[in-house]
Amino acid sequence: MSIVALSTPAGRSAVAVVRMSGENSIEIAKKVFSPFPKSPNLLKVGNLDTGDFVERAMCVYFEAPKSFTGENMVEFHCHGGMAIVTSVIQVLLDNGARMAQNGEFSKRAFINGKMNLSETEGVIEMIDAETTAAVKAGENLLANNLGKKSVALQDKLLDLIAKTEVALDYPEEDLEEQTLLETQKETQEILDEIEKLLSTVKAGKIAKYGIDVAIAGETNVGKSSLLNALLGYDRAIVSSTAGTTRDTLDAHLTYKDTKFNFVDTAGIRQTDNEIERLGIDRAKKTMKEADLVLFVVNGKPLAQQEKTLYVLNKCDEIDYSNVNREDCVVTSAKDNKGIEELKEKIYKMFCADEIYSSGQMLTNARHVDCLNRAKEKLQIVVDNLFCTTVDCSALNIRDAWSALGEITGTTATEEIIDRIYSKFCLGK
Ligand SMILES: Nc1nc2c(ncn2[C@@H]2O[C@H](COP(=O)(O)OP(=O)(O)OP(=O)(O)O)[C@@H](O)[C@H]2O)c(=O)[nH]1
Ligand SMILES: [Mg+2]
Repeated sequence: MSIVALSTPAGRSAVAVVRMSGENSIEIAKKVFSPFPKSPNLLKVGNLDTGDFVERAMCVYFEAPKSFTGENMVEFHCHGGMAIVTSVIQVLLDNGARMAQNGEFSKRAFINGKMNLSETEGVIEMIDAETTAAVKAGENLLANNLGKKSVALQDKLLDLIAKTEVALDYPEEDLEEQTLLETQKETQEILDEIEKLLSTVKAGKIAKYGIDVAIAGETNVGKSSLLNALLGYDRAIVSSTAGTTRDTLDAHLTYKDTKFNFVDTAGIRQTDNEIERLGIDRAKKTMKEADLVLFVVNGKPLAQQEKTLYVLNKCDEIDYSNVNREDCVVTSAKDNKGIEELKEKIYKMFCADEIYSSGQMLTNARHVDCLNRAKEKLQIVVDNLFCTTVDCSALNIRDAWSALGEITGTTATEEIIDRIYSKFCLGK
């Protein structure tokens, strides 16, 4: 049955696109739109008779299998606005289409073999992307780079399964130690490749959500001033009274292709004031959870610490010429000195490597889960190969193969497929 949905956001807009997919979608469209385009893939202006009014719109159709879903498809580009869109959709429903469910266009593309599961997820990642780094990661999924890798790993596992099955078919011939060693080595190699993929999770998280940066330090060192300087506008209250900032304060900045999520925090000091103490607790929690702590000081940096950059602030008043440490940046929040250098340093810490710039990293929790499950099963094989039965190992290898297949969807059950697509938005 043909499905129909609004593919652009609901509300007022210059143009709204209503999409229809299914075998009889061209027939339905011909009943309401004239003159109907003479050939596919051409956008034509015409009249769309909704019954309520005649909408001057544009129409394009695509013939199966050369369409997004692989089915016949029609798109109407009408004037934006909910009354228009509602009538357009209604007349299509009256002529035999039904409302699409969430993700149903993508699901049909998957079922018709136009895209595999991770490719369709790539489309969603691109739509949801807030930074160009996240767009690139989505494009990589859509280009099937992860799909190809997981299929290649599956192929290797199939070879392993074949080998172990020989042993199952001829149980009287004990699997030689040599063969077992080989199996162990090959399994370990596949494990290493999975590990390599999983090692990109952090970069993927940063591409998708940004770098969480806590701005911390003692009171009055210029944390809030630094936040304002980084953002380029006055976000936080600044004053010469120690203990100005109490609550945590979030602000975002897009630098190059990546989002920086700054959190300004209360200055850390001994205090009897309950509110301030609560603020300091929050500051400590923020530091703990952050990807990076900018620890602001007016004077000597402390000892080197994990995920910490020391910001030696107030350089307009303090001489830092004797400090020469990799984990220090000299700034004056007041005079806007060292601020660009600081941004660049943060960027380089997280985004400088090739994996990040190529966008080939894991950004989707489902893919991470599939890889982790495959990893677990293969680890069991490697750890127990010499003290377990061959069929037990074969079973674990099969499970790993199946977990990897869920990435592209070949081994995913209908239930899983339905669940994934139902999370997509309407019209997608
Ligand atoms: N000379 C100079 N003064 C600065 C600089 N940065 C901040 N200040 C001043 O230092 C004082 C404290 O600045 P804030 O930004 O409020 O410091 P804070 O660390 O957020 O302070 P709390 O919120 O109280 O912990 C203010 O008077 C600022 O104007 C700087 O680079 N140079
Ligand atoms: Mg402050």
